[in-house]
Amino acid sequence: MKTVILIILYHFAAQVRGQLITTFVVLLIYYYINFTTKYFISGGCSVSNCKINSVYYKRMCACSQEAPSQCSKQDNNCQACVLQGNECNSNPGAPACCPIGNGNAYCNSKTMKCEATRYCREDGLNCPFDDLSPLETRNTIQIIQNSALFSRDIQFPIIRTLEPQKSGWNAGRRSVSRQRIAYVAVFDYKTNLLYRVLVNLRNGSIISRVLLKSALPPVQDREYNDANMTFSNDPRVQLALKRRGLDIRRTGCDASALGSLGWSLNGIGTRLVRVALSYQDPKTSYFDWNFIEGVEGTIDLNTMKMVAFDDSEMVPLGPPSRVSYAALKYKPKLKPLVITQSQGSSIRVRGQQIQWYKWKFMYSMDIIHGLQLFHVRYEADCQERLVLYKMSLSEMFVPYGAGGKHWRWRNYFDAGEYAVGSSATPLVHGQDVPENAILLNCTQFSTRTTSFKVQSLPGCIAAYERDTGMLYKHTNWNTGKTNGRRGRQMVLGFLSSLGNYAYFYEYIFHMDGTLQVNVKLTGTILPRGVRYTRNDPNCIESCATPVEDYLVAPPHQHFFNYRIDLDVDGPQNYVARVDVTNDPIGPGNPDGGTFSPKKKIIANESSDRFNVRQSRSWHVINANSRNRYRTPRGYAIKPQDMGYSFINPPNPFYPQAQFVSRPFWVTAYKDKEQSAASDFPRTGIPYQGLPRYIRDKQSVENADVVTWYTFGLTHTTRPEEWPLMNVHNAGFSLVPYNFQSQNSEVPLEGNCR
Ligand SMILES: [Cu+2]
Repeated sequence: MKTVILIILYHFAAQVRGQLITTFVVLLIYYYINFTTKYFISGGCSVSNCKINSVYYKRMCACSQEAPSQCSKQDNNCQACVLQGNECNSNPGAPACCPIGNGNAYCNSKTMKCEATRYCREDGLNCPFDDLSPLETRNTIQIIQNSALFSRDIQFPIIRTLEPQKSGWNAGRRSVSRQRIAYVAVFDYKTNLLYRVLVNLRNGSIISRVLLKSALPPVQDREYNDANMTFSNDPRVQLALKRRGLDIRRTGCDASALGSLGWSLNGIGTRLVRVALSYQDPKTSYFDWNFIEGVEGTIDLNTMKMVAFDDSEMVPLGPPSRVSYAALKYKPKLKPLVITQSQGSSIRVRGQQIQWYKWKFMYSMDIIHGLQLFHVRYEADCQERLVLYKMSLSEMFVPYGAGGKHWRWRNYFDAGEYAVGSSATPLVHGQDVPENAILLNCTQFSTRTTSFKVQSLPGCIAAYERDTGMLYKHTNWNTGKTNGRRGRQMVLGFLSSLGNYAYFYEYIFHMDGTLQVNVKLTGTILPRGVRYTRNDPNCIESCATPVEDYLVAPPHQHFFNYRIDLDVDGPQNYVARVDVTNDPIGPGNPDGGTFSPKKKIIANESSDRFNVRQSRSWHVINANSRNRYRTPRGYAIKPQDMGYSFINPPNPFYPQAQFVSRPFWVTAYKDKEQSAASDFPRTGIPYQGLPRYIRDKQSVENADVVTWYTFGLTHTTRPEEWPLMNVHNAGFSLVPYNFQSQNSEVPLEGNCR
C-alpha cells in the first residue's frame, strides 16, 4: 500500500517540480508515513521478530511473554531467554529478562542476576529509611558541636536520615541495608558557609564534611526573631509608627525570606529578609495580618543590620479582627455524626511501616519535604507489586499578583525556604481529623534560640479510613438483580502551618490501586491595606477583592511539585505521553467519529505541557511485566488542578521557579536530585533544579526514571474566604493502567481474593 502511495506521489510531484526536489519531497513523505504508522501503533512488534527501522518503534518492541524472551541487539530478533538459576539478560542494553510471574524481580546490571526488589523489614524495625529519633537527633548535634570542625556559632538548617543509595539498596548491599547515617546541613555564621556533614550514628563518627559552594540555607527561626527585633528597635520604625499614631507595643513583625530577589538586589551570597508590620487589636489576642502598609525594612541576616528602610504610604488600618481565638465556641445546628470502628482499625502500623487493605508502604517525615512515601506496593493480579520507590513534595511556590514596591516581592518557596516539615503542628481529633484517626509522632527540632530544642511531636501525622460512598453499582436490566459495593479510602496526612496559611498534605489510598495526592489549603488569606473603603466603586478597578473596609485580598497562586519515583513492578520503566485524538478518516471511520488514545514515548530527559483538549496524561510503563492480555503494566499520572504560571521574564523569580513553567518533567534517576528548584533555592545561581537535571538529555527508556509533576491553584480571592478560609482542595492521581487484568474489587470466581 505504501509503495503504491509512493509511486502516485512521485508521478504527481514530477509534473510540478524538478526531479531532485521531487525525490527529496517524496522521500520525506515516505519517511513520515513509515514513521507515524509505527510510531502511533501501540502494542509492540511481532512476537518472533523485532527487526524494525524506526528507532522509536524499536523502543516499543516487545517479544513474547509466554516464554521469557528478549530483543537481541545483534540481529534485532526475539530470542529466548536462557535462564540459568536466577541469571538475567546477558545482552547489555537489551531489556531485562527476568522470569515471568515474578513482578518484583529486576535485573541487577552489575551482577546480571534477577533479584527481588527489596523493602524494609516487614516487622518495621531496623530500617535505614526510618527518621532520626529525638535521641539520635540530639546525638548528631552533639557529635558535630564536639568535633571542632566549625566555629561555635553554627546552625543546623537540615537534620535528617541519609536515604540509602538506591542501587545499593536494591542490590541488597549489606553496608547499605544496615546503615544509620544522619545528613546534616551545617551553617557557619562566622564564615557564611554551608556544609553537608554525614554522621555515622552506629559509631558516632563524622564520615564527611563537604562545602556546599554558593548554597545558602533556609532562614532559621532564630534569625526571624533577631530580624524582627532589629527592625522594631530601629528609631526610624518607631518614628513611622508615631507618625501614624500607632502604639509599637501593639504591633507584630513579619519577616519574609526574600529568596532570589535578595541576591538580585545585593548579589549572590546575600541573605536578606524583608520585615513588615502588623497591628494587633488590643481586644483580641492576635493581630491577624492587619498590615501597616507603607512601612518596611530589609535586614541583612549576616550582619543583622537594616540595609534598607521605607516609610512612604499612609494607608488607613483595617478594622479589628472579629475572630476571637480565645472563645471559639461553635454550637452546631446539626445532630451528631459519630465515626466509630467497633472492631478497631484495619490500618496496621509497625514502626514506620503501614499496611492497609492491598497496600503496603513506609512513610517518613522530612524537615524540608514533609511526609514522604517509600516502597509503596499494591497487590495486583494476585501478587504484591511495587508501585513507587518514593514520592514526596519536592517544592512549593506561592507568587503574589499584586503590584507596588511593598507587594511585588511577595513570593514564597515553602519547602526550600521555609521547610514544610518543620512547621508540622499537632492534629486534633474531631477537628482536623476524624475520631477514628491513628495519630503518629515525629521528631521535630526548633532553632528559635541558640539552644536546639529537640522533641517528639505528638499527633504530627494521622492515618485513618473513611467511607467514600458508592464504589460501584449495576442492575441487571432483565432480572432486576443488583450488584454493588461500598467504597473506602485510607488517608495519611499532616498539617503544615506556614504563616497565614495552613496546608493539610494528604496521600489517599483507594481500594482499586489509585493513589491520590491532595492538599487542603486553609487559614487566612493575606490582606493588603488600601485607601479605599469596601463601598468605594473605585476599589473594584484599582485594587483586589475587598474583604473588609480598607482591606483587599490580592490574587496569587499556589504551585506544588511532587517528585514521583514510580517503579512500576520494578525499577526498569519507560514514560509515554498519552493524548486522545481523532483517528484518520478511512473505511473503518468514514464519518471521522472515532477517537482513541495515542502513546508517544518520551525518549530523553525533558519537560511537557498540559493539553486539556486531548486529555493528556503521562504513563509510566514496565515493558517487561505484562497483565493477562500481554499489555505492559503501567500507572498513569492524571492531572486534576491545572494552574498556569504568570511568572515570566523579566520577573526576578522566573529563573528560580522554572519548575512551574511546565507541569511535567522526566529525569533519569539520581540519588542527589530531590528538589525541583534545587536543594537550596536561595543559592542565587539561576536555572537550578529541574532545568539543570535535564540539561544533558539522558536517555530514559527502559531505565530507572523519575517523574516530576506540578499542580497549581490560581487563587482569585472572594469575600466568602474572609476572615478565615474554608478548605480548598488541589491535587492529582496516580491511576493503575493495565497494572491489573480486571477490576479486582468485583468478587469473581477464580480471583485470588
Ligand atoms: Cu491562596
